[in-house]
Amino acid sequence: MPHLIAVLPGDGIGPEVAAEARRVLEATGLDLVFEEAPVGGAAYDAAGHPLPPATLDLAHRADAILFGAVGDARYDGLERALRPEQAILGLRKELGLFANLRPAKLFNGLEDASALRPEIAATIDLVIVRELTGDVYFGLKSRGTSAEGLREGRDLMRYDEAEVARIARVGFETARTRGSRLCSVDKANVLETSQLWRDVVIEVAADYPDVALTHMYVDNAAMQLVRDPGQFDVIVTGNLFGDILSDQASMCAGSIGMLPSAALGATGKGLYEPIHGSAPDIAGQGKANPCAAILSAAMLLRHSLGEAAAADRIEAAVAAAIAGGARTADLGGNLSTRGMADRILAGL
Ligand code: GGG
Repeated sequence: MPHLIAVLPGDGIGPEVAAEARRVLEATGLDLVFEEAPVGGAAYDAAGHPLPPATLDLAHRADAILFGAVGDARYDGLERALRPEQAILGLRKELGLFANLRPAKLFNGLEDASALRPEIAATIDLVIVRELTGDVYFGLKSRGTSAEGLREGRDLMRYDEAEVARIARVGFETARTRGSRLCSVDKANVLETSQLWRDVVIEVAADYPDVALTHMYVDNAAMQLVRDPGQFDVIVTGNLFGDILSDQASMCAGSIGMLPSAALGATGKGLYEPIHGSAPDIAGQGKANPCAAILSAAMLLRHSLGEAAAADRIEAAVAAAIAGGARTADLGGNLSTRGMADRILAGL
């Protein structure tokens, strides 16, 4: 039986990078079938909703989802439920994809592209485990009026102990596959949710005596990421903190165009996407870096299809292309999206 891959290209540069990731998956020679559906702003334009029933149905039927990017300022005036970003939040919630793995490492040769000094940049090799279906992203939201008569916006930050425990376990398990060091990032000196987070992470740690657990406030973690990223092996953190820290980590690793991600749940199904957004300013120009999407496709093979050898081959081909000097504009070069993917395919 072939594996069904749902391809949801989305908006902006999403279709360009998703097409190259699909091309790389096709080149593996594995028994895969692809079905494509609109999502985000493209789906709103086509069907009046960022996550139409047919797209959600495909996501449910598929073995894995290859996602591009969503978002465009053109939709800013829409009510929140109809904005492109609601598609990715909806997919994560509907499919129970609560754990987001975001590996950040510096590929050999990208020292000069990093925002850090080369000798510091060279030390970055970490995974951020971001909780994905809770926090302010999914807490109660409202608008109102303050006691002083001023307009007020509210996003409830909330976690329950089960949500924290299950993402903590993913953090510990991920650490076990690497250097057995887990840093839990919170803001426990200020936030009630973070105090609960820290309590629960410490309780779960009892099952992982082999993993060295540390705790860090998020503001300190942001500083340490640029001061000494080599100190981190695996970071486990909440939805909002993980979103911000992984964008920061990407610039330490050379470009946001280099960081893939996997959104995983209790089953083998996962959603795989570059951490970057839709970058409308360069959409349709063939300038986008496809590496993050291609590395996401490698994660898809490893985590949803159990094809670790093929995933290794793709990652090695990306590393070889980069080491050989292949560069898109974000990395200081002039290769097109297609040209970069061609260099990677040549090494497969
Ligand atoms: N490929 C990533 C993407 O499309 N990001 C847009 C976005 O709205 N992300 C929200 C999030 O990651 O929580």
